[in-house]
Amino acid sequence: MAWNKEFECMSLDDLQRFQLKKLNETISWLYEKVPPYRKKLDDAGIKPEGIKSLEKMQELPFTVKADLTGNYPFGLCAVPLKEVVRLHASSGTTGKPVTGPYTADDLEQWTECMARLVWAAGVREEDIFQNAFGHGLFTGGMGHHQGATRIGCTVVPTSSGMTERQILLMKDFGTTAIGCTPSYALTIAERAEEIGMPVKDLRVRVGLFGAEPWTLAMRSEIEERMGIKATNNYGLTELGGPGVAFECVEARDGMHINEDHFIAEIIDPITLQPLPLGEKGELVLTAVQRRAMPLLRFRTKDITSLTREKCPCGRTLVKMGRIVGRTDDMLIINGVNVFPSQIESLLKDIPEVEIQYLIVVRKKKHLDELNLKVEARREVYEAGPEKIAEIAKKIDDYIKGIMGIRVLVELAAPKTLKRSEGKAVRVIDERPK
Ligand code: DLL
Repeated sequence: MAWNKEFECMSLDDLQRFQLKKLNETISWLYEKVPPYRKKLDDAGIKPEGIKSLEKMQELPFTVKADLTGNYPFGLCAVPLKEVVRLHASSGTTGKPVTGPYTADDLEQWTECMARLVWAAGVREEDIFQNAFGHGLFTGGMGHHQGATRIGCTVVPTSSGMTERQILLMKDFGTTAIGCTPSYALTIAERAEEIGMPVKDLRVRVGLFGAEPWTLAMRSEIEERMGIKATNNYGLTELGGPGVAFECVEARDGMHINEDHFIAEIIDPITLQPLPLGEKGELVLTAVQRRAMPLLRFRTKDITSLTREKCPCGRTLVKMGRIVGRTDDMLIINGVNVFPSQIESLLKDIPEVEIQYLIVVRKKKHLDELNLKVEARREVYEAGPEKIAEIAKKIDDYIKGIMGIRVLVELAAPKTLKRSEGKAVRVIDERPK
């Protein structure tokens, strides 16, 4: 059963009528309140009253990250700061941060979207939800906090880090649901095994994971080690944080998009033309109900596809697939396109290693060199250098056979790669830019 049946189970006709109305309100709002958008809309020949049908979406201008960083911090804000009740921001590891302002009404809508997400993962009033997403400027912690609080379950706001304490609280409080990044889930699972308190033996039954790419291989690893069902959820600071899309625990095969709040399109990142349902491309999102900083056709750089099929959970909301990569994290290795996620899924087929890895790309003379550091399981490492060399070769051959690239594999000693407490860093590209 959905949290908000009216919108989550709406017929397509009703939904599209609603989307068009909200979209046009947003266009008028931006035209009136945000000078850079007025210019964009004028340049595209769009009138303040908006468009006649959703098919005309393609005539609307795109928004890209540079529009946000170029107008940092408040240039795209559509309301005076006295109406802004919360400011989040992205970490800004690759330059200036991105601002995420909310009006009181935006916060309310975010809570609604997050309540849908937490509910869809199967969390109910009687659950104890340990929220190990980072609390702070990052939207993960506060977003899940608000949604879980709205559901009425018992929220334990541990934030991320202090892993041993997480595990002790999990045991003492009888945590039944956990939220964090998937890489941190693995860190917790591993530490819990080390201190003789495997998560499997505790009461946790469901995980709400997101904020970074993860493969199906990683999902089964987490599910096996924690003895839980793992759900995926997606969002981004630019569109208000998590709550854009979420998996239902019934199907766990794609994330329902909160379409009454976000219009989703898939485009070819080169031609910028829309792609049909089922085809992979760049996800483009338009926020139609936000007021502090709604964005039109934001190019997320995330690569996925959309499907609109009957879902066993009863929701009619379109689903987006797992993010297979970002247009900006695709590595080109001697002409071959490589997504880190492809390597991650292949590692699951090698029982001698953990899914703990680091990719380092270097330039050697004119050639690109992909170094893969991956952690050996203890018994393999202790078997000595011959065994280690044999497994490294096995991984290289396996990747070469499937992806067509040579990889320099280094088997690292157990527990030597840095463990993630938030978003894992999996790639270091040392090639000169
Ligand atoms: O990561 C918001 C979030 C918090 C989502 C908690 C889910 C759970 P940012 O820090 O702005 O916001 O990063 C957004 O992270 O464009 C994707 O590339 C990536 N990302 C987010 N969720 C997923 C996911 C939050 N489920 C960027 N799968 C996005 C893959 C994801 N990548």
